[in-house]
Amino acid sequence: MPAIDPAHIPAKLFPVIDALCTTGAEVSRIIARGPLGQALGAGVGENSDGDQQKALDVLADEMFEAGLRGAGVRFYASEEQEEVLSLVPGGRYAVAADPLDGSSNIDVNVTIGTIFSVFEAKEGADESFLRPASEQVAAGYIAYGPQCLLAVTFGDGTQLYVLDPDTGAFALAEEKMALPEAASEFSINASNRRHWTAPVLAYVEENEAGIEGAKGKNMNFRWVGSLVAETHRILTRGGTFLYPSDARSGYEAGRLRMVYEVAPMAFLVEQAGGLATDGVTPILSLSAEKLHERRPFVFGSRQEVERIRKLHD
Ligand code: AFP
Repeated sequence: MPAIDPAHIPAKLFPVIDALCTTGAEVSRIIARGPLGQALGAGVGENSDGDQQKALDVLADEMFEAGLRGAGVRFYASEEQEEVLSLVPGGRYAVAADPLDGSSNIDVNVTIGTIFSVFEAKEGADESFLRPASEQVAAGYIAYGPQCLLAVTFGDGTQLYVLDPDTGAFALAEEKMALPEAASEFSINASNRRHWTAPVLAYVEENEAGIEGAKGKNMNFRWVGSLVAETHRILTRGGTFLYPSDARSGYEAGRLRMVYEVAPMAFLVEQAGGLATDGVTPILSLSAEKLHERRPFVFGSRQEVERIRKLHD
């Protein structure tokens, strides 16, 4: 029994997507049990970049690694693993993942997710991931929220699937998501205001001035602290997301990771008609030099991302 309706998925990629969905459905069940199961939000150590690891971060990483190994994936890169793992010699694909994004929300029942990016594997492990983001052959996220959702792209639009609790499989809900051109909401962690660059501050202040200011319309504000939740809201009803570089030590390139957070989300967003940049340059034209490198990230409704780029000129 496939974990997802295969009708709109390229046959060569189906085993990988099916494995991600099988594992995702299992992770969803574990999350849904919450405190009835093991302490998912308990701190268990630090990852490669010194970020605090939660029990569910480590468990999800182990589950996705096993699932992708079973699907014949050659290389697996993860936020929770210092180095790229070699899974199946000669396998066709290389998969990078943030197995559990939004960990700070695990214990408070807020939407969290898994983000993944797929490349055709090269001979070497690192070179399979340190390459232009435009070479991705698939990218997506699984959102663990009121619904368990999969948004995925293969380069021909962004598809939306919902995990049907009655069948245990992901069913197609929308064949081509359309990210609205105009926005009425923006997302940024406002507690960092004193650390922002001038263009970012200017953009936020334009939004705060609302109808009395240059923008001529009021904007609402959202910050969930979970990239998957923010991305799904913006894909669905438009908006802007900013995690820019700021003056805090260690945040010179923002907080989000190029290989397994920024690049896959950029592919999804642009395939739905939105834009994704580092504030100025399109993300898909950029390549990662290091597996865990960070990248300033701005994405969402075309009009807004272009406004932010203009403010950087
Ligand atoms: P965690 O997985 O460590 O909670 O980080 C989540 C995240 O990478 C992304 O999902 C959020 O948009 C962002 O960090 C929130 O960052 P702040 O906590 O600095 O607002």
